[in-house]
Amino acid sequence: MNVLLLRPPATVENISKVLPLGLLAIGSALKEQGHKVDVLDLRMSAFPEKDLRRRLAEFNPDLVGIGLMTVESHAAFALAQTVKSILPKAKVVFGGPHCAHEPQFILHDHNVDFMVVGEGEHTIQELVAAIQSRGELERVDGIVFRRNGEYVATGERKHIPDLDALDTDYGLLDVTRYFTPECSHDLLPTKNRFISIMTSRGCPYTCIYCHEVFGKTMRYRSPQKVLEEMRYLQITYGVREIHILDDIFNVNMKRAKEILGLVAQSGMDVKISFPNGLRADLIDDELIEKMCAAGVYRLALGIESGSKRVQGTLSKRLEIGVVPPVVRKLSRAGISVNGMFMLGFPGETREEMEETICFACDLDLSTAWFSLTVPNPGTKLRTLTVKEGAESAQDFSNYTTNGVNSNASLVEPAELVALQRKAYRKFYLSPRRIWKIYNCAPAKSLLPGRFLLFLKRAS
Ligand code: B12
Ligand code: SF4
Repeated sequence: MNVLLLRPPATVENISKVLPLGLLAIGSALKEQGHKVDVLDLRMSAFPEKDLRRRLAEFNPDLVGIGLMTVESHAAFALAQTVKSILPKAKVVFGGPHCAHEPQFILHDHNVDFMVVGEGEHTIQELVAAIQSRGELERVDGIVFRRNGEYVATGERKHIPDLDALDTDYGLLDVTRYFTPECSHDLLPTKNRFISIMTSRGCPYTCIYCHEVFGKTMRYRSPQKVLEEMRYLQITYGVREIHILDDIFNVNMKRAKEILGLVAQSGMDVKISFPNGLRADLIDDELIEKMCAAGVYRLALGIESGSKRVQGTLSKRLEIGVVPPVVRKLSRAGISVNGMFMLGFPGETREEMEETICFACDLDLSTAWFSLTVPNPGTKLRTLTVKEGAESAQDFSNYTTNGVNSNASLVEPAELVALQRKAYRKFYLSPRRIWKIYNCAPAKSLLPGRFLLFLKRAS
């Protein structure tokens, strides 16, 4: 079968175009089964509509898979419509984080034939085989489809136990196109050739704003396999920097130390960062030592709120008292720290948001993100937000990363945005911070460009 895999075009100009690991995973699984696979990341395209039409005509896919986050759902539905208008017989399959829950948000659109729930490698292999052989779709676990106007949800898909059995075929995309600052998960640009990898799947915590694509049980790639992949990427693509995107790389400190130890011993000339965040309460002196020896130069910490009351409502189980000393130690060890905060939780007051801003500014961080709370489907936050009566929570079509998508906090949307801007101004417009950023930035000449991006966010 010919399978075309798509990422919707970027609708938000300042969002990073991180290498689409989900499409690579799905493409690799299908290629392994002998299918012809093509991956088209329309975020990288200057003329997405034209490029899509050309690729559809040239490749004539039997199935088009679209990977999406909730904020991309509007763009993804538009793609599905284009695909069906050109190739009405092609099956359109939606997958990715937005599809981990609640099929009514996907399958109401008749241009979408199937939704793959959560982890997709085995599901897509079986789904394609069933479509090809006209087999029974009900036997394919982990999908939802329409039949006679009803949604049919098949059995729950078991998570893949052995992640070492999954191979990523990086040749499905020209990965060298992603070695530019706008494709980095991180705010601080680097001149090194970098690539994102994941070394584990799952997260045992239950933060209300987060949803699990990969479940609550941790699954790990073996430290040796992780090292092998890093070596492969270094040799094949000249990669000098690895961005590890695990949900929490340090959830198992022993394993984290083992991987870092192996990297240090290998003598590989790589830098490492953790832009997706580590838990501050799972960092000890030995881990910091191993990080430094392995070339870790930057990491993010998911902190979210500086208010004890709000922290208590997040089910994050983070005692925020541990944060300041950890940030200080990391910073003293020469590791640059990005703090990730959120504003606008249900019931959150202006004073509590101010508390978060002050907490962030007092930390020895080099950078900080202040996101506005997004109640994505499948999260407890969404249930809460709907309960709190935020009407826009029913519709994702206008979801953006920089606006108020649905507000259940105790401040008006305009004030929420003003508080976010204030946070950026207060945090960054200090000589101490500017000096810190300058000091830790791996590519100082690229800083002015990033500064412009910051100004956009703060103004
Ligand atoms: C890298 C990343 C980013 C990057 C880039 C995203 C990208 N590549 O496009 C950046 C920094 C830009 C980012 C931003 C945001 N992100 Co983000 N991000 C991630 C992160 C850490 C890793 C993604 C990844 O590569 N995973 C590894 C691959 C292998 O997993 P995967 O993509 O999910 O793919 C699997 C399945 O989903 C499925 N699948 C995926 N695609 C397809 C396609 C088909 C056809 C099929 C059948 C199956 C399928 O099969 C794959 C293999 O099992 C995830 C966390 C996570 N654990 O995944 C969050 C995550 C995707 N982000 C999330 C969120 C909320 C955001 C933001 C909205 C945050 C904010 N408030 O600003 C923004 C939105 C930005 C935007 N408009 O693009 C949520 C998404 C929730 C949702 N319902 O959409 C996640 C899941 C984090 C979380 N746990 O809540 N993010
Ligand atoms: S925010 Fe991080 S720690 Fe919390 S549930 Fe999500 S992945 Fe786990």
